[in-house]
Amino acid sequence: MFDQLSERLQKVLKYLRGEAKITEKNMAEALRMLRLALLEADVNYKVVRDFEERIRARSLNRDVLDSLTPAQQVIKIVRDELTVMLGSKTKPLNFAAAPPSVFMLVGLQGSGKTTTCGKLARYVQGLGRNPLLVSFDMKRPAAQEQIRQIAGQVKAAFYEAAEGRPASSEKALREVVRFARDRAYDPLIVDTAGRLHIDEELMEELRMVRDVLNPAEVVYVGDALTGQDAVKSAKAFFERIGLTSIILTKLDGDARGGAALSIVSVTGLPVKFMGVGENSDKLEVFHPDRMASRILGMGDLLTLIEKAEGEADLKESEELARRLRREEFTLEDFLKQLLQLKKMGSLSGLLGHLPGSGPFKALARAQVDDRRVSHFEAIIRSMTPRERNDERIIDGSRRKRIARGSGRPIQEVNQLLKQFAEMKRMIKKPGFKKMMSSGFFKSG
Ligand SMILES: Nc1nc2c(ncn2[C@@H]2O[C@H](COP(=O)(O)OP(=O)(O)OP(=O)(O)O)[C@@H](O)[C@H]2O)c(=O)[nH]1
Ligand SMILES: [Mg+2]
Repeated sequence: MFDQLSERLQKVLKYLRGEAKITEKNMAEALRMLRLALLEADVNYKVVRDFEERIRARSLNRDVLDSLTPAQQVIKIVRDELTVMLGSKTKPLNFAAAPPSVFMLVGLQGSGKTTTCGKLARYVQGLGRNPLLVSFDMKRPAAQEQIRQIAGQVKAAFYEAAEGRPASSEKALREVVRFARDRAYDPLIVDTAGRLHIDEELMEELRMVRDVLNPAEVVYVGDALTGQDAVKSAKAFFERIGLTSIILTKLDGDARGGAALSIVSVTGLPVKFMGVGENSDKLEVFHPDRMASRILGMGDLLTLIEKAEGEADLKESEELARRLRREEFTLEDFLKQLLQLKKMGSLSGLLGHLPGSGPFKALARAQVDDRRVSHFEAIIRSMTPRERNDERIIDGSRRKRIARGSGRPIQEVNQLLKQFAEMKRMIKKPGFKKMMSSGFFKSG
């Protein structure tokens, strides 16, 4: 997903990390790279222009320029603004106060409405709800059969639109709602017909359905592969029938990202889910912040950095960064790092999210799993302060004592010391030092 965009944006971050100071000149270069990357990904040019302006204004600010880690600050600003572009906060589905909540899905032909109905049914089943599917696509003979099959796949109830009369007559619509209410189905998920182009007849029909059903969600289903066309038609649907949210589909394909990065700013509507495959389980909640980090290749690293950046932690990590730079890294520091990682959640999960640069990967390989961390902790805690500060004094008999004290086999004590030595060696490597001086590893 967004591979090319992601690659290019990561180049911008890399460029910034290489700069010790932020100046108008290197900022202009970074912004130029950002602009080109976004335009190439087919992001709406006005959206790009606003994005660039906000980043420029926030970056060339005294607080940033005078900070200890200006490049790091700018990277955070880029990440923040990208999150804003994607909609800031995760927005859950709206449900009506009085059931059934109606979710009505609209969009152009082939955008993935019917498929998404099935995915949504499955999603709300996961919330403990009992959805009912109905299709008001009466024009295409196969449409009813398609949604029946999809309902069958996810074992959701399907409302058979009566034959011989238009299912979208007002009376028929009210009947469906009554049916759902009487049998306690909630939500009622409504599939509608698509058209190749927006035409007045379709809009008329959809407006009528919307007026009668008063949906909790009118969802525009947009094919991300169509880029700005998806954005344009979202706008048209929004202006003519009103929408509450967006689901983007086919983000598993080679969508360049333009639709996802433009549609929120252009329509002012939240993207709530994304389709990432044809099967009913291929629907993901859309998290603007995680998406931004993902596009920037940061995994959840920045979130972790923020978590770690409580005031107290910050001082400590700055101190640690200094010690790392001076190569005074001790077992005591190692223990502190381990504890901090533990505090931030699963270590195995964390290491999987670190960006793919060499030293991080080596770090990921150097450690194994959370249980192992607890064992390491026990071992280090069984050492005397002197031992922790200078591991070279830990001879055979000390190792035996430490093993006994921690209840771990002596081989594990040896292993820990070996890994620690490896880590120190790694820290001395140029790549790692460069990263340290950019402030990137500050508290991660
Ligand atoms: N790869 C991928 N394919 C998808 C996704 N969502 C839908 N599709 C495929 O897109 C095609 C069209 O999907 P439909 O659900 O029939 O689209 P529709 O909007 O209901 O189409 P009409 O009813 O003709 O307007 C199907 O082949 C789906 O399998 C997705 O997230 N990823
Ligand atoms: Mg359909």
